[in-house]
Amino acid sequence: MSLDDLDAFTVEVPSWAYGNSGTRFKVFTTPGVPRDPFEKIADAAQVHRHTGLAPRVSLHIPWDMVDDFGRLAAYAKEQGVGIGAVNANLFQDDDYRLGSLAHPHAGVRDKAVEHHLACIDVMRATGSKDLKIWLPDGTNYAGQDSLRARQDRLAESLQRVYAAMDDDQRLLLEYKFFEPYFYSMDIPDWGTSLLHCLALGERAQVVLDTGHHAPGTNIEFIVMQLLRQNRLGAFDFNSRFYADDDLIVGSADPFQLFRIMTEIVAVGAHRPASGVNFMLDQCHNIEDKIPGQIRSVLNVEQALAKALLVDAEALRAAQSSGDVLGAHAVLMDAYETDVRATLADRREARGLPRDPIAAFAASGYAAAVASSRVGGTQAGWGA
Ligand code: PSV
Ligand code: MN
Ligand code: MN
Repeated sequence: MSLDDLDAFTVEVPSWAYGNSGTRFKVFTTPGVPRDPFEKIADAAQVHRHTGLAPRVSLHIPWDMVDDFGRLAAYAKEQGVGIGAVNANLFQDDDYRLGSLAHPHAGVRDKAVEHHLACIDVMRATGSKDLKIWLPDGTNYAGQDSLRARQDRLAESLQRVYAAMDDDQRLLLEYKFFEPYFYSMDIPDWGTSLLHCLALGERAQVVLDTGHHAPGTNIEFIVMQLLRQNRLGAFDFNSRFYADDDLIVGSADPFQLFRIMTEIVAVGAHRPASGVNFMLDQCHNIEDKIPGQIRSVLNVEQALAKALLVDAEALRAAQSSGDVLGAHAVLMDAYETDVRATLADRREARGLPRDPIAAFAASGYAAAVASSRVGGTQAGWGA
């Protein structure tokens, strides 16, 4: 396939990547960190300005709560970006100790459903088309609650949210195998997410967060399977060494990212028409945040470029003749191609900097915001 497909490829960046974040041990602060959602969007716009790759920013409600979301969307437009997915937050309210959409009490489930209705209003005001739900519900001890009843309650709550959505809006349902609960999660895996999506309807699709799997999971298999069912709605890209580390995508295992991208390219799902939203879900705890995001979107582009270089015909021929090593070599030839100069040439031809990280450093933006912004806030994690 041709590298020209890269021209239309985009990656969505998360507003929370620009705020201070950390672990349960320490949140290191960064000079010039955004103090409100407008400043997060201004920072996110820097990533797009220098890469041409990141024209949308995901919001997280209520972290990104403002009085006038129409004004926030207009500001984003002025900055050259748009509002992407709206993320619901079901994990920072005392009422949710035993869960939210799957909680044993109807009153708490009502509250969680209403939060989603508020998120849908944010979508209408900003033009966002994706409601992203990561369900942090689960249990810590065997017998704590009925696993089956929790699924039934969840299905009913999700149905209420889905029914309130407009025809051009999607419900994106994420899974995670552990945390914040450790005995059971109510959406622990892609199968459970898919079953709920199938029950809801065509506009319900699965979000695959690369950090949300057990070590050794073959993630590209899941990508392939969800694509086969037309239910891969989005990625939350990041890297992990141990658990849900939220490190820079393509840093821990660039080969895995390439393998994922080859499954994407094999069915043309990298093209905008496929509807797969390639998002980042990352935090930058010790490194500079804007350069960290620039590096991230470039890593995704690089993995896609290598996947586009796979000689599909040679691969098919080797596979059908049972040439095990030959087929593997076709993939490795693409993976081992150094595409950095080619991608820099392509950027230059589009009026973008050859080296976006160097261009951002030379722009003086980081120093300017460090002196003009005083008293920045945390992203929400660890808050
Ligand atoms: C939870 O681990 C998670 O990855 C969810 O995907 C959200 O998208 C993100 O963090 C922020 O809430
Ligand atoms: Mn995620
Ligand atoms: Mn996560």
